Amino acid sequence: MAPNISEDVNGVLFESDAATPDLALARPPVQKADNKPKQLVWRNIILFAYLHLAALYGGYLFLFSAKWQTDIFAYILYVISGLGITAGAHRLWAHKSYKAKWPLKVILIIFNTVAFQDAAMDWARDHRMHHKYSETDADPHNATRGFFFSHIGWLLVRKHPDLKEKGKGLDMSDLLADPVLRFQKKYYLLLMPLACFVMPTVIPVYLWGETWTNAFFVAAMFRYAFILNVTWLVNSAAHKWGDKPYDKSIKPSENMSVAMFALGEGFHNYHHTFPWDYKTAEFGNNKLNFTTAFINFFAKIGWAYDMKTVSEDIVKNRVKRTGDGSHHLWGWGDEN
Ligand code: ST9
Ligand code: ZN
Ligand code: ZN
Repeated sequence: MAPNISEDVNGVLFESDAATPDLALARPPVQKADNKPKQLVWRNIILFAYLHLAALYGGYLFLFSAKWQTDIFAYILYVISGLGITAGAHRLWAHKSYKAKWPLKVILIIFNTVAFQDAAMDWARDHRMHHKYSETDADPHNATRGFFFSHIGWLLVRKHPDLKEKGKGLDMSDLLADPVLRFQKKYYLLLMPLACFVMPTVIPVYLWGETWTNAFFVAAMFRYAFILNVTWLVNSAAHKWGDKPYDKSIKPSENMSVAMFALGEGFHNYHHTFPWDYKTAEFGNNKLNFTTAFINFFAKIGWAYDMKTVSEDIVKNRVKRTGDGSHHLWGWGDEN
């Protein structure tokens, strides 16, 4: 049966979906952003305003008051919670781009809970919608609605009815069947405050005599707001600025600055073109891609396996067919 092109051409989430690569080129016409009044969620507006003020104060304490151990601890929390998003929620759970044995899943779910970006199951659900209905009203952070909306605005308003309607058709069976994800979601309201706020505050106070104020504002609030903004930059900046070597018809772009802070996420033109590649970039850990190095390390000890990637030939053909000419391939004088 012919696939429903208007709904499914952007639905290439996994390797198995990629059997018909040309389909991905037949995009539906760009939808005009829905500008009708949005239903504000004041609880979120107030909490995010407080978080960002607290994070500014935390940034000041990070520079001028906290012990060096607290600063290093905040940095470590940034990296581990970042990996809980990149290697966990994103590459493992949302995209199934590799498989993980249970000890690695447990590590990733702990890291993911420190990140507090909601239960990984819900994160993956939104992210699947983001790829499947990219830049339409059914995309939770639809970048055609502007930088602010795709950065933080989408978390301050009710979701678009199209998203809720089309979301009913999303296949979530693999996520619902995962006991690690189910456990996290069931106890989220208990585990998340402990992992994201209590543990980061208590450890500096008890282990190296930090003040409560420094510990809370630096290791919890500043670190949390910082990593949230880095994550959101993938949705805003990397959907706006950068080259499009793989597909010039989409907004996602290769943004090095974002990739540097986002542990290797930010090569977003590649990622939206080949979403099932576990590297989320053409190149591996030698190119600003700490998450790929992390997964490769676990592959060496057998805890990560079945990593999916894209052959050089497929990338090359795609670059020639739909790229914007910025790929280094164009400099080689290779006419094939
Ligand atoms: C946060 C998440 O910040 C950030 C995610 C960013 C993603 C980035 C991706 C980029 C690529 C990866 C790069 C990583 C880089 C990392 C770098 C690290 C160094 N499908 O949501 P509700 C239905 S979280 C299907 O309440 P409202 C469903 O029936 C920050 N159906 O909608 C649902 O009911 P249920 C902390 C869906 O009421 C119902 O609708 N968290 C879907 O409109 C209601 O859902 C917060 O601040 C779907 N996708 O509220 C909380 N979605 O769930 C923020 C919904 O029972 N969120 N349905 O099945 C909220 O408060 C609310 O969601 C809302 C919307 C107010 C935004
Ligand atoms: Zn994106
Ligand atoms: Zn993705």
